Amino acid sequence: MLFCCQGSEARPSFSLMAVPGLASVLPEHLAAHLDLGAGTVGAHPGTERFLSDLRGVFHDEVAYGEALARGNPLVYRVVGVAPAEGDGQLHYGLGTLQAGKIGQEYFLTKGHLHAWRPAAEVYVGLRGDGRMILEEEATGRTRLVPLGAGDVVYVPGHTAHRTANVGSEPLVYLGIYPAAAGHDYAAIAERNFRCCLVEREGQPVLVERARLVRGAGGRP
Ligand code: S6P
Ligand code: ZN
Repeated sequence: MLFCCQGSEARPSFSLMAVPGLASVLPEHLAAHLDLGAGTVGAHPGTERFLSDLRGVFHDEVAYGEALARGNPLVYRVVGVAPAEGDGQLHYGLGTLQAGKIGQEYFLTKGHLHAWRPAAEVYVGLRGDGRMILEEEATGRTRLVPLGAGDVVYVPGHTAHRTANVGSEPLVYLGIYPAAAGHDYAAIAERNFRCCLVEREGQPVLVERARLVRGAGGRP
């Protein structure tokens, strides 16, 4: 077994990623602490998405422009952890999605398909009240499922997925996916999801995007 040395500490090198077992993962990646309040996973760096990063995501472009003129809030943060690469390995990410709405549409993530389409994913809701919008790529068939504290969602392969916060507190969740999954944002950026999650009489309701009038506060 090969090791690279830093000071007195012997640690497996990433050149050994194909080695099975414990040697395939750096010791500090075997365990990590989730801080649900701070949205952190140990000291792993995160990616932040501000409202200005979400142009084209929300249905109501007028409301989006007005919200942006008032400020550019943080909408969500994701800390992705990649302990190991290669067949059979897993990655995971902690997402923290703020509460809010643009027009009648709840704050949500960009959403994506996995670049390796067969890759499935498991989401575990840790805090807050959310929903996941799942859209089968080939047919556009859509399902809305709960993602709140204690909820588990299975996202099959070939299925676009995004999360929405329908509560008043940050929504915190963990997503676990194959190391080889990758992210394809381009397909979503081009056509968006078929349905929008909007508030109707205080409740989240899925409505076909084509049935909503642009710039009318998301009203049909
Ligand atoms: C990764 C997993 C999540 C998302 C996160 C942010 O496969 O599905 O960690 O990355 O919910 O969403 P998005 O669409 O901006 O990557
Ligand atoms: Zn994913």
